[in-house]
Order: sequence, then C-alpha cells, then structure tokens
Amino acid sequence: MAATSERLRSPVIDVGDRVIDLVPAAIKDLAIALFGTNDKIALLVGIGLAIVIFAALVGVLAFRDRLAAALAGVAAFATLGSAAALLSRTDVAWWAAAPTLAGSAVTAGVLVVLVRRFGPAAQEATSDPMALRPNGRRRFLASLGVITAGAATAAVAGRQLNQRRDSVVAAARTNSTFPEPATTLAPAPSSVQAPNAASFYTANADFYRIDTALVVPRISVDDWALSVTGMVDEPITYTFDELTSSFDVVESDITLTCVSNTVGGDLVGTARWRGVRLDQVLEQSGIDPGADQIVGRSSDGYTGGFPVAALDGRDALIAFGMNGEPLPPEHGYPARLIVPGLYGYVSATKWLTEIELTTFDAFDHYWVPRGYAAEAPIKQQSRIDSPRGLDRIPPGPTVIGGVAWAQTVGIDAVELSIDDGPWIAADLADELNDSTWRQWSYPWDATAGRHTITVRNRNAAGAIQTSERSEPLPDGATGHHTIVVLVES
Ligand SMILES: Nc1nc2c(c(=O)[nH]1)N[C@H]1C(S)=C(S)[C@@H](COP(=O)(O)O)O[C@H]1N2
Ligand SMILES: [Mo]
Repeated sequence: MAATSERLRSPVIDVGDRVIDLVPAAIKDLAIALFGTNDKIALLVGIGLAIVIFAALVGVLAFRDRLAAALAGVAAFATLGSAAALLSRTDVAWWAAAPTLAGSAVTAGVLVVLVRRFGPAAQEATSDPMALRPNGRRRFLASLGVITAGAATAAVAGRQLNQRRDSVVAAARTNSTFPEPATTLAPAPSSVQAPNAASFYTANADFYRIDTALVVPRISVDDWALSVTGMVDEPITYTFDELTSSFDVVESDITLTCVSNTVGGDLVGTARWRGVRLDQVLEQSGIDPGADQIVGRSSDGYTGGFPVAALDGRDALIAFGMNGEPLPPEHGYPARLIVPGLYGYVSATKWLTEIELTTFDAFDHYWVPRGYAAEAPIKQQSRIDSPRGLDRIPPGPTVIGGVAWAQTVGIDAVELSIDDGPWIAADLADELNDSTWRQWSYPWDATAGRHTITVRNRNAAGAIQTSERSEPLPDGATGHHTIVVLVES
C-alpha cells in the first residue's frame, strides 16, 4: 500500500526522513564517518530493529493481560509515524499519514481479536484447560501464520509496484533524448592523469553519493519541469525539451566536493557534466538587483543556496548529463545544479525542480539551521592516493601519487614532506582547467622503516594550504593529509 504513490510512503521512510532532518550536522558527519555512504542503510536497519523490538514488547504486554498498555503502545507508534509523515519537507495532505494510521488500526484490531480468543482470560474461562490449550495454541499459531503471510504479501506487492516505477523511469532514461552539445568538448589529454593518482574522471558508478533521500526520487522526464521563480522580472517554467532547445547545450569538466569530506577523504570526484548554462537561463528571466541568493529546490524538498555573485562567468550548469550519459537517478536525474568552486550542499541540488531568486536574509537553505555555513566556497585541499595509509611496501623506488584541488583558482604547486623534512616539489600533471583537481606524483626511493608522508599545495593565487586542522562543520575541513607507511622487505 505504501508503494502505490510517491506520497503514500512507508512510515519507516518518513520516520527515517525526520531523523535525518532533526539530527545535528555533527551527528550526520559522524554517521558518514562511521558508515560512509552506507549511512542510510545503517539508519534503516536501526529503525527496523527498533520497530521489531517495539512490536515484540507490545505483543508480550498484550498476552500478559495488559491489553490497554499494548494498545497505548500501538497508539504511540501511530502518532510518531503520522507526525513523521505530516512534518515532511514538502507540503503533504493529511492522507500522507494514511499508511501509518491504517496499519496501526489493523494491528490494534488484530491484537484485540487474538487476545480475546487466545489470551490468558480466554484460557482461564474454560473448566478443562487441557482440552483447549493445545487447540488454542494451534489456532493462535495459525492466526500468526496468516498475519505474517499477509504482511509478506503486502511487502512483496509494494516492492513490485516500486520496481515497476523504477523500470519505467529507467526506460525513459535510456530513451529520453540526451541532447548533444552545440560544440563538442575535446577529450582530456592523457597528460592530466598522474601515475598512482585516482582516475582523473570518476566513473558514475564510483562517484560518491551524499543526500538526505532515503529513497532515490524517481522522476519521469515527461512529468518533469523546471521553474525559475522569486525575485525575477519574468518567472518561467520549462519542460525538459524547452530547456534544452532554448539554450546552448554545453559540457564542462568540474570537480565536485562535499563539505563533509574529511582530510584525505573520498567525498570528491570529477565528471564531465552536460547541461545548459545557469547564467543564460537566469538572464532570460531577468534577476532583480535586490536578489543576492540563488536557491535550488528539489522534488524531495531539499534546498541549497548560493550567492548570485557566483555567476561570474564560471561554468555553473543546470546539468542533465554526467560522463556521457543522462544523470544516474542517484545523482539527480533528470537535472541538477553544478557550480564550480562551491561545496555540493549549497550549490549542487539534485532532482532540481525550481530555481528561486531570493536573499540570504529572507531564506536559510536546508543545512543552515542544522549548523552549516550559509556560504561555502570549497577549501584548498590535497590528498595522497598511493600508497595508502599503513600500507606495507617493499624498499626501493616507488611512486607516490595523489590529487589537489582549489576550484576556480587552480593549483600551481604540490609539495611533500617526508618524515617532517623540508617541503619538496612533486611533479604536476597538466592542468585541465581551474575547476578540476590537479594530479601529482613523486618518485620516492623508499628506505626500510616507518615513514610519514605529508602533502600540501599552493594555489594559483599563491596561497599555501593551511596546516591548521578544522572539522568539516561548519564550512569544510582544513589541514594537511598525512599518512604513515611501513617499508619492509
Ligand atoms: N536534492 C538533494 N540534492 C543534493 C543533496 C541532497 O541531500 N538532496 N546533497 C548535496 C550534497 S551535500 C552534495 S555533496 C552533493 C553530492 O552530489 P552527488 O551525490 O551526485 O555526488 O549533492 C547535493 N545535492
Ligand atoms: Mo555534501
């Protein structure tokens, strides 16, 4: 039942969403640190376990002659589930709570019937308990079996409905027109790749995924539209075809970075994005000079916001393609924003449905009340990709490799310090553009023993990456990436 419409969602998902919305940003970072991008699976498993334990408790209460307490438990569950559904990020009607309410009503009814029939009172009422008990137990087990089978059938049916919808969207994703760029962007030369550094382009399947969506929104491109609203001369709504035929389709290579990325972490990746230029689309509507914030709104209620001033000629895109294919559903199909130089939470709204022009005074985007900064340019960072921390490597010549980034500025130098020695220059791979990471390598003659390797960069404006360590909260981690390697034969 919970699968029949986008709005009739499982109470488990609603509760999970509210948990995600309510936890402070520090705990979200902790969850990412502990579970990586599996943090959502961990949350769902946690909620599932809590429900099983709660249901067991209610059952025990009911059969210990505490039917009223058991029913109060069901009512508490119904209240929590309904509240979670109704306090959704997007506007919802009262019937968003229907799956929880219906499920709780059925549960309460079944409990009452079972306890009346087979509970302790029913058992005592008979003069010859031995005559009824085995029979009663059998009937009780039979009822349980029926209920379990019913629940399982509902779950399978729900899954199938969801899968049908998924395959409809998947078919649209492959058949939907994937407009070609007006001029083809030349493939990146192989000289941008350094030995033993991450792949210059991050494959879509390997690209990190961070969002608050427990269930990936499945949007059919035929139903999709993008509205430009708020402080503009002329609000305009575009279908996918209108958007991609009214503006030049362009491609741009951009390194996207998450504010939650810790020093040395992998919440960063580079892709060739295809889309239309955000500045051209907004120019068409005419930006009110009083507006200072561009807010991207998602179909799932998420919002990101960044300064109008970021439209300074950089390749900010309304993107619909990633590495030569339509955006994968997890990365925002059918369209998302990508803005070079700004952390994803402010700029890179996925499943984009609205771009609203407003002010920072008038509107806080999703992560601001949760403790993150309203404005968040990406901080200059460097990472050692090989060897990995605590690797054991044989003595002799080896190549240390990695990446460094300072989007929209560019990287001029990468330096290493081995065992806290003087900074030495690494070899730089070619720069593709100033919005992608720059790769580096360093040939090292490893001697036996335990060694530390530290990396830093100098950006194209001459700034040296700070050694001062700060956490991702509130506006991005700083500090040098240091690893320990064990060189032994
Ligand atoms: N709708 C929506 N868009 C979102 C988010 C989200 O939670 N919901 N997370 C943002 C964050 S924090 C980042 S870092 C990027 C990550 O994009 P990716 O998952 O494609 O790598 O998406 C941004 N866009
Ligand atoms: Mo992020």
